[in-house]
Amino acid sequence: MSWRNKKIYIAGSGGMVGSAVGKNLESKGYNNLVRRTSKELNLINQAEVESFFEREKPAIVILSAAKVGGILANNHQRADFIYDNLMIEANVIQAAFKHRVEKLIFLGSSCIYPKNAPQPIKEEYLLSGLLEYTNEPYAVAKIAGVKLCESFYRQHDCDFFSVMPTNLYGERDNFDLQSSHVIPALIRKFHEAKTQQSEKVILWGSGTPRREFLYVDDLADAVVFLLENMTAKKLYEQKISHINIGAGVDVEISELANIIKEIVGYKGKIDYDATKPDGTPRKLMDVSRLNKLGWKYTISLEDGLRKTYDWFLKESAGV
Ligand code: GFB
Repeated sequence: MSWRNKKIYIAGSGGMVGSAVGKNLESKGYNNLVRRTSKELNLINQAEVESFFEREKPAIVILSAAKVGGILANNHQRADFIYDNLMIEANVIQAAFKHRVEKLIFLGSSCIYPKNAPQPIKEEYLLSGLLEYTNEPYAVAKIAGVKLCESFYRQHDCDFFSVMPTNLYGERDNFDLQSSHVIPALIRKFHEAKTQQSEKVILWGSGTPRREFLYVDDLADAVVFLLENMTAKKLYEQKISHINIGAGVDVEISELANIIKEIVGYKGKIDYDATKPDGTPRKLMDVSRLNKLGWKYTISLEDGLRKTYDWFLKESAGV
């Protein structure tokens, strides 16, 4: 059977990342994808996951299902972020082992590196320092996922490994102001301020943290590239457990705000609410490993933001 006919289960296929991965696989000729909504398959429930794998027997798993959110959601729903993510990872990775999945890719996140890691952040810096408090529960769960993959490789020789995406954004993002990440929040805030002719928009924190962003279609392309070009053995032989996926450039939140303001066409002022957290001061990843393998991002921040704003406009118009 050719690689492209193998049955691939995309866990989290309804989310922003999973749907972009599915679209990218289909564009490259993969024709045997298995998708389940969270209503059809509750990944937190071990018995459901077990019987799904027993029935479907996928050859490949892309584990992009997760409970995710922005800085405030992570900080407030601490129990949900650690519990849901631990359960999803443990259930899926164990079932993948039991049902002899040939390859599994787990998606981590750049926020699982130490809060004050040297910049740019190399793969080797994982577990070298304390975590950022606002997302510590999420980070601990994601680190457990990375270590589950590594441990199944070391004990059972499974081709399971992790990728570490930077902050992602794009179509299908969550635009809810309480639980979203900064980009969808800012798009919505500026858009609503423009339509309601408000004098100012209030952003969180100080505006000084720096973040690296990657458009979700680029992330999906990198995941498929690594599916085709990376193995657990090649990775763990370099004494690392995962590979960074990012653009390798970052921007200050205040600069990001000005770019979004310009794209949306809002003319008012920007204020900052210092009672809201800043989070990690900076998290720029070193993506030289991925670049050396032959993959580089293609969608600039400006282009990605325009695409995302277009999508948001269509969605809010109900098109
Ligand atoms: O994207 P974000 O929520 O998450 O926030 P993190 C990034 C920065 O933007 C923070 C500031 O310094 C926020 O204070 N910011 C300014 C805003 N205005 C806003 C706003 O209206 N909404 C939001 N959400 N932020 C998350 C982690 O950290 O990143 C997660 O908590 C996850 O675990 C994710 O890994 C990628 O980059 O700070």
